[in-house]
Amino acid sequence: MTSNNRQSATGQAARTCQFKMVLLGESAVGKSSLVLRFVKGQFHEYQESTIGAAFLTQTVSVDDITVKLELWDTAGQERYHSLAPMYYRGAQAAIVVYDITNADTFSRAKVWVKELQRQAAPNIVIALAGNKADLAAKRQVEVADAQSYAEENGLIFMETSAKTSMNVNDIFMAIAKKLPKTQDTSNANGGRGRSNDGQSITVSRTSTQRVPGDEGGCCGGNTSFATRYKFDIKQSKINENDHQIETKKYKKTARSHIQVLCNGAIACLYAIGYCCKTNYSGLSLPIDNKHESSIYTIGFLFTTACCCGDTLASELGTVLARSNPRLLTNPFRVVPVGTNGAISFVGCLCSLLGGFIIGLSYIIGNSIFCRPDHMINTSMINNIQLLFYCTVFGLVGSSIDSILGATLQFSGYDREHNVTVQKPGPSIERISGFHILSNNQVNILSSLLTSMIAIWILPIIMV
Ligand SMILES: Nc1nc2c(ncn2[C@@H]2O[C@H](COP(=O)(O)OP(=O)(O)OP(=O)(O)O)[C@@H](O)[C@H]2O)c(=O)[nH]1
Ligand SMILES: [Mg+2]
Repeated sequence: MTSNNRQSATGQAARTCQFKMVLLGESAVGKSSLVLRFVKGQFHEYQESTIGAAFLTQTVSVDDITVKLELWDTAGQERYHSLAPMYYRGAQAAIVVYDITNADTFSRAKVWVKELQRQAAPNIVIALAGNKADLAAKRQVEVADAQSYAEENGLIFMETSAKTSMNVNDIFMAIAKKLPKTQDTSNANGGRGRSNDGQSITVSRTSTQRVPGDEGGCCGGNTSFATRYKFDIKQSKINENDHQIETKKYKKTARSHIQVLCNGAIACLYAIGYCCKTNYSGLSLPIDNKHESSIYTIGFLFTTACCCGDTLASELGTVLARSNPRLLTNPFRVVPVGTNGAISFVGCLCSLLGGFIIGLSYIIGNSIFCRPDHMINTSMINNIQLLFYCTVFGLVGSSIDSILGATLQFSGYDREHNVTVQKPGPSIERISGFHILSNNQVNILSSLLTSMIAIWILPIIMV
């Protein structure tokens, strides 16, 4: 804790104390939802599963003292448990959360409490939150059991609901009140771990996802792109080896050779056709449907534009977009990240960028490598037109992929694990689509359809 004095408007010295608080508990019990409700007053039906940890701050007043809470919302998934000590080390308070509709999460909460009692600061204030109290009809953990366990272990206890706000502010306030607000509590970690003393957190009501182990320097505004992307790659690598949950919540950034083959298969066919038809010589613009080689060029170029647009949308778009995407086949429906066929405004811009990059690369490559006698008919207008159509087809291709994904690919939400899945199952809530095509099949089909549309339409509209 840090504590300092500042002059209030009335000239009296108002004290500010700063505490580190950590939230622990099984995945999907509602840790992030509780923090989000407390800090921003919001609740998301499809709350993304936390990766690593998220950081937020919130300031409350307790008896004329401004209490600044640094909230470390940890990831509950099993694979992240080894990271937890980094977050509870030096914490002066902890909320251990369980889901009242799931008895296993209560057992896991008890294990967290035991670990905190053994390894965290000796005077840490611990609260036990029985979340999802609005689902009392499905209750598996009795209030009396949790209450008596909390009393035995000296814990603050409340049942909460991030959905209805029930007891959310109260549990944070109860902890804030119990925290010792004197200077000499500043070494609350008992010399065991790293304290956040002296760090000045200036940003309130913001959240920042952090790379595990990178908790230092917590001043910060919005989630940095680099950090989120790094997380994305980490999560992707984990997913590669995760055979239990086939999750596409964070799409695989590291692509398998099959995925690469499926993305490039149609473009390769056009490239081979082109080489055969031109006897491996070059042929440049303008596109002319009387020349077979021109047709192959269009096919190759626009298939590549489609793949690049779709890839950028799914890789950059999901990381950069701030809000949940919407289904292309039903734009009024907000769906979780990773749903097949879900699009966002940022994702569309990324698709356009993907097409633009391909068009530009083609023009630059042409001007460098193509023999001048083959460029004889190529004008600046042709190049600009081509660049424009490539850009547009980056979006067209990506949209075709999304329509196929939203209809012929299954997307579901596994509430228990808080992830988006691609296969139907007993506890899976269907979001969209039917389990007909795989992701790779959709990629092949969308690039083929895009190239066919381009081959059909471009010779007509290009002058
Ligand atoms: N009905 C109901 N649903 C809730 C409540 N709190 C959270 N949820 C839902 O439970 C799911 C999981 O919530 P999260 O906040 O992501 O859970 P978490 O503990 O942060 O999960 P991890 O980040 O994976 O550790 C989301 O779909 C939420 O909408 C609640 O109080 N009531
Ligand atoms: Mg979370």
